[in-house]
Amino acid sequence: MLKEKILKISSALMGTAMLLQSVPIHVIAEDTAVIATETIQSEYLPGDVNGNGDFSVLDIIILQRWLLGKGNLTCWKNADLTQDGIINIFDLCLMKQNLIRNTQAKTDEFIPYKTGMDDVFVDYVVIVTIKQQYRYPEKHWTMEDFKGVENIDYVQDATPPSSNRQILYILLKDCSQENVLKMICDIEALNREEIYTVRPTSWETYAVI
Ligand SMILES: [Ca+2]
Ligand SMILES: [Ca+2]
Repeated sequence: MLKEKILKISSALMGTAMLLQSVPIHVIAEDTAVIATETIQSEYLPGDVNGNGDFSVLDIIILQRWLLGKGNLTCWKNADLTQDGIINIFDLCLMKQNLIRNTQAKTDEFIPYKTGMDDVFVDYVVIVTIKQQYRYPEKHWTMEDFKGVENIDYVQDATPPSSNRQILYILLKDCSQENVLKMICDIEALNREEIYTVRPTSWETYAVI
């Protein structure tokens, strides 16, 4: 049974239409930007507009066609990535960005650290890098995320603006090489799926070992 769902009343139409005129896409029907048809509402999965449980390039094609006034959206809620109750070109742009990010992110797997006292490293900090697929939406990491790991002084997000991955500095209360190696083992033992690497930093170059 088709049930029409009005996402925004027509008072919002004018503003949206004006917004749409400023973006470089050929033709976008004004009414399709604000009205969607709801048939099935599956679990919320951003980008999965055809509701098959997977976000892929097919969903982007479907949304693109729909914005041009062709076809239907099975799960309009999954299309509203900006979560403003309107489905338009901005959602499509976000979907494209997310797809590219997901494609790159699929290569990220946990890399264990080969511990050794021969390495010369800074003995007051442990560097944790997060897999690309967990960078968005950015999470605020705290000591709570490392529950059970002893000797943490504090957790600091040190991600440079250009980085693909979130980078955390974990500072030790009681500093020594042994304690750094112990902390690396303890963090690895947490088996957190978001973690890409746990490493110390070189004493000479300050680069992550
Ligand atoms: Ca899909
Ligand atoms: Ca939206």
